[in-house]
Amino acid sequence: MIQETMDYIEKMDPEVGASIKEEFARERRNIELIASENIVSEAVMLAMGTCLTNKYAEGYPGHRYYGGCYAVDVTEEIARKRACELFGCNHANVQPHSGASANLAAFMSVVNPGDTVMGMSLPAGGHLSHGSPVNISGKYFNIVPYGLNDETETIDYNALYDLAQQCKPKLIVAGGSAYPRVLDFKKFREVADSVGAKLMVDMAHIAGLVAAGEHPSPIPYADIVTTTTHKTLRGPRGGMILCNDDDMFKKINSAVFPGSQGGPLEHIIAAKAVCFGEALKPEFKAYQHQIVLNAAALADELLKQGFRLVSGGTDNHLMLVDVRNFKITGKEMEHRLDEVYITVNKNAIPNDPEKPFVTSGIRVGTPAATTRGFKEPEMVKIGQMMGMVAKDFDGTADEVRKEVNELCARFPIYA
Ligand code: DSN
Repeated sequence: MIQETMDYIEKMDPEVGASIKEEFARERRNIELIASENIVSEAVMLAMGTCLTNKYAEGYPGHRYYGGCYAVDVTEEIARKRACELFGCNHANVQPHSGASANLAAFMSVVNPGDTVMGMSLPAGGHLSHGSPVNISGKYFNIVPYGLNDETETIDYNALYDLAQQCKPKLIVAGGSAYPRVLDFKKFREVADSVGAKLMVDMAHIAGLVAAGEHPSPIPYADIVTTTTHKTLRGPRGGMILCNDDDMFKKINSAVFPGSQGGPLEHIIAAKAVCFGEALKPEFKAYQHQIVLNAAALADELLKQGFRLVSGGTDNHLMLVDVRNFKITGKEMEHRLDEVYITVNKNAIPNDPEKPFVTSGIRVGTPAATTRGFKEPEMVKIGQMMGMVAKDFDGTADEVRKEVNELCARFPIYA
């Protein structure tokens, strides 16, 4: 079905069709280790390419500003109900186009421009939309960033408490894009309560783990929870906001539409619904468990190969690998791995002396590789190959490329 769809696009538009097929070939050939990416099911992918893209549906199910919404109302209601069932919460807004859109709407629901907000800094593993000066969140709010303990390279909850006492934030944001350890939402709640702040959790990276019980849920502690739907959750590229409180839900709904978005992408919402349906199945729990086992196996092997891991290891789906022991930069390591068909992203490590476009580290995650069917033995092999290209790229690249080809052939995607 996917092949036929691409063939059809190529027939109608050879240029675009060829570029899509090139990406398809890349995804089949490469081992994907970007921690925020995944490989969706055919049903999720096909739901995005449906007639729902034709429909304007500003508003919410039952309260739309356009006629003819009875069918998309059903789709969106299924997505909302399944999201609530999956995460054990009362309300879900499934319209945010992305995680950054969800975060902006979440900010708009709980703080006003100029209010003080504490978020994890980008260099410590936070996200742009948690208050980076180059993002709207950093421009419109008074951001007081928190970092990591220099020794443990983990969140120091006592320091977080002290900082909150000093700056008295209206909002504390928990969550990040490169944090390999468990987030203690109870402690975040205690700090927030100590200064009367709201707590927002961005669980984008760990949403799949949370749904499957592989990471504690933020729902009992947070006033507002945001996520993307395409990372560990393995759905379409998009965002979502969850909460329990009825008044908060009203604020979130108006912050999304009309506050910051127009028409919802109902074809993407359909794919979100399909993804949530998949995530409610028992196989999804097993998949998430394997993601964590695979990350632990890869982390162990990387340590054996001589890499340093930020915080010493991982509790979740990702690890931050300091590559300086091999006298190379994160940029160089990303390039070397690209050359042997393993995809990662360079990533700053805490207190990184290199510029953000160079870095001393790479971020590595197992969600996509686990979808492919890899288990611990394959992860050990991948760790060994990463060691080989770090130590002697010229001498090992051909051998590693061959090994990657064999692995990907044994575990094909969309076969
Ligand atoms: N850009 C995403 C990531 O790679 O983690 C976060 O939104």
